[in-house]
Amino acid sequence: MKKLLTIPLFLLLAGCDITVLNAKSETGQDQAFLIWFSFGLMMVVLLIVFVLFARFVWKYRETSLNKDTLPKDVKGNKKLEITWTTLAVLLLAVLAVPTVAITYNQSPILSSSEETEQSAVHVNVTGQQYFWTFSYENGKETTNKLIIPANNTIVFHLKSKDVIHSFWIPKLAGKTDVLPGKELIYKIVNPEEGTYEGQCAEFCGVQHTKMQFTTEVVSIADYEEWLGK
Ligand SMILES: [Cu+2]
Repeated sequence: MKKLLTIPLFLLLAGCDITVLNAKSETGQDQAFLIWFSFGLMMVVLLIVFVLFARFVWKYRETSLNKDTLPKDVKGNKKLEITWTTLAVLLLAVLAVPTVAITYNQSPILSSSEETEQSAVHVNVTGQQYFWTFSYENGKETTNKLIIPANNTIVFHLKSKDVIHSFWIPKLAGKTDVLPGKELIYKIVNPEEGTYEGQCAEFCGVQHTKMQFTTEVVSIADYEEWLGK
């Protein structure tokens, strides 16, 4: 009975908006693509395995005709061994192509050029128990409220004043650790205008849940006006 109760729960959850899969930036959309792509490949493998499993269970079931005969004892099958080893290598290769390409593209260090570096908007992010400070190119500072322009590359310089935190705006991009004593760089490309919730994603102390912030993505004109440029 309890198991039956989970069915309406799943139906309810079907209406959920899974934020990371409904990304509002190029960075987040590429990351969501990788999730769907690996999920798709996994489903293909799963389908083949289940079909073969069902077929063999049926084909080699005990019947009145074969119930006294023992199956032949075979030792390895070169053809099959080569086939499934090759298939696994091929699948991993197919998975590796977009994974490496997107990871390389999203790495601010590997893919940065002077040109994008200069046209990008840089924001210093400091995490500390239990709030976030954002400081912008002209020295302006905000607490727990991040303001960035839409359709731009935003480069974040992440630092922590105490313990390890994790910078996360689920609708815009995946998490990145924020470490004390070492600056990490992260970039979000072409966010869409809107308001998005952010959260520290690393348990960093008793008031960790309070480490939330709001991100406002505004037009470049509004951003410059706000910044006082
Ligand atoms: Cu934290």
